[in-house]
Amino acid sequence: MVRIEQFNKGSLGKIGGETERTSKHHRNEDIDSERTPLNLYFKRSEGGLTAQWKRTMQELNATFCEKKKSVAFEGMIITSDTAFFERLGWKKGEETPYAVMEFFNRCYEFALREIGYKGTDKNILSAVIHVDEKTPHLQLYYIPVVDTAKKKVYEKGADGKVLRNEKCSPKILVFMMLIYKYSNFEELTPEILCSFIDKVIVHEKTQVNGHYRQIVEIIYNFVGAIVPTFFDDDEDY
Ligand SMILES: [Mn+2]
Repeated sequence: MVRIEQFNKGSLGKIGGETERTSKHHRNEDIDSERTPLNLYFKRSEGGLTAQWKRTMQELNATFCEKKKSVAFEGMIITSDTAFFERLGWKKGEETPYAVMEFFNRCYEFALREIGYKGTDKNILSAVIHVDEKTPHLQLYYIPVVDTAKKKVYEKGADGKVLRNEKCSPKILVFMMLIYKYSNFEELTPEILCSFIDKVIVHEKTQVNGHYRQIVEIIYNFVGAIVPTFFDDDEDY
């Protein structure tokens, strides 16, 4: 389920305060501020939506027709019904399960393909998964720049070859979200650890020179096994 809405420049402040939950009072009565810390960001504006809009306009070298009713930005909401998310393991007020994050990664990829500037997130002002309302949804705001990719005319590089859209794999997105989520944790909880570790392989015990040896392999998510630097038999560790 996808919904697109258009807004004029005057709505930037109000919409920004609501989607990034920076305003003190929300008009939307569905928002449960106790669950707000569970929201997950693909992209957070720098200094609010108004400041981000100005910066992005400059960066994209975009022009804007300054009329009161001109469309300055658009909003997109992608969601499903509550039962769908519950089937994926979502429980109100609990950490968002991996399957739900994967679903939203696909949604974000879809959004970038549809409205992203040349398939990138350069024109995205803010993109967040709201899990503090009734049903989880991806809510994103962007500047609808008309680019060459949208017109199905592909830009060519210096060598005459068609330039491809940058692709972002869903795995990388999940990883980025985890990093974002845990970038300022104070304590390493089993839950944080688990989200970074795929599996642990415990090998059989062997006896070397009278000492027992047991290899434990830790396979991390996203990067696989990390081979530790070789350590000497005689050294204490
Ligand atoms: Mn919302």
